[in-house]
Amino acid sequence: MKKLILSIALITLTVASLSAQSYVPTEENLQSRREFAEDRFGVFIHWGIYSMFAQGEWYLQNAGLDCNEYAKAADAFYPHRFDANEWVEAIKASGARYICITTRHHDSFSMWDTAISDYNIVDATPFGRDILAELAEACREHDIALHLYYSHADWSRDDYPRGRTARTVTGRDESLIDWPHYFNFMNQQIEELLTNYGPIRAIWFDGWWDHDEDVTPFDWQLDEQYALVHSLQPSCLVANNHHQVPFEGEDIQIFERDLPGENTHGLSGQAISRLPLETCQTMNGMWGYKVVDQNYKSTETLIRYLVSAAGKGANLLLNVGPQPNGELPAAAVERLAQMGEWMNQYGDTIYGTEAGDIAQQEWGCTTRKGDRLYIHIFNLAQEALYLPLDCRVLSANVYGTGERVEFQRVSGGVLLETGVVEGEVDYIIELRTR
Ligand code: FHN
Repeated sequence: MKKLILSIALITLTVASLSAQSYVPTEENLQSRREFAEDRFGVFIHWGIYSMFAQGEWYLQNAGLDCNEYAKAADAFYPHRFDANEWVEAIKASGARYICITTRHHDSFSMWDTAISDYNIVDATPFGRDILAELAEACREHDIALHLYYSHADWSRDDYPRGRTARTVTGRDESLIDWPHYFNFMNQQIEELLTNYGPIRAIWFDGWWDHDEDVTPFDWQLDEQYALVHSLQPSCLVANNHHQVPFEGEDIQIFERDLPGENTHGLSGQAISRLPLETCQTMNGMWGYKVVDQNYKSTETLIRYLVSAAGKGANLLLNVGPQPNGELPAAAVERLAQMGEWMNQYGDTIYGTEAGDIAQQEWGCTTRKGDRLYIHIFNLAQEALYLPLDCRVLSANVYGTGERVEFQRVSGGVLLETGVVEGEVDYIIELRTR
């Protein structure tokens, strides 16, 4: 107990003194941003005891349950088919270069051996294994970067100040709401995550929006928390899925279910910053495992989404919701494998690229790497493609076969004699430019 009080006091002190300074990213952090941006493709994992209900990760709130009744699922959580190596191999085979896993989602259940709460995978389940430790080790072995999702919002703890979600969730004692206590709890958990699991390339916060309708703006004390993250691991990228333009202290900008600049889901459309960008997207309809949700996007759609993200200078963080038995759904593994086959052949036009010279068009998009401009054509009804370009085109070849593509320099750009393009996932033409 004495140790715990001392540790709380120490974190409070460290956090308070760090917050006074304004954020200047370290060289390690800038390097980490560059590596992140080069990777272009990561896999998101939403996994927790909610997978047992097979209704998605919002089940506790959507069904308006008693959180103590919901918590009983932990005592039956035994994902005997969980194999961190199998996960990482399947993910690596897709061409993805990093994994972001939910360490603690809004339901409050921690997926690692945390000393700060018993409501965790080691203490509260018969499984008793620290899946995060196993995953971190597998990631190290397979050279995959590890990112950790961490929820700010909490639907089970007494001390969390109630936000706009989980209003119908029962079983919490309102008299025990205590923000300083909850803030400390989070910071102690963050300290564990960034101390006990090796290098963590990013911490991915979510839930800020739970207080976005408060009459008096809610102070999440983010600057203090971000300073804590950066003091524990300076290279760790701070991300926050608040659906706003980035706040001070953040290292990347996130978009949800939409490419930067688009807003079909109502969560994006915010201005695009100069930070490295990432769009997260579901492979089917839900993040956490949902038994009725077999509406998986086709591999072609997923590849084109990845290419389009790269065309906007963004990474794709593609979600998979593991089953309660610990396996990744077969439909997801199949798509990952097919994406990997494509990335093996065409990955050079995606990894390490920046947004191309021409913004997204109906026919496709462009990516650039040095003097190479890649024209990604998804569909083209006409025989030729006019590209408005400031640079000079020296040569044009079909990527992969090397076949020459005839082109003419015309006013303001070039006219590529592509021929009609149909029935291709992505027909790529490589331009050498100056
Ligand atoms: O509420 C969460 C949701 O469950 C999921 O984790 C997504 C992933 O971006 N983020 C929140 C909604 O914005």
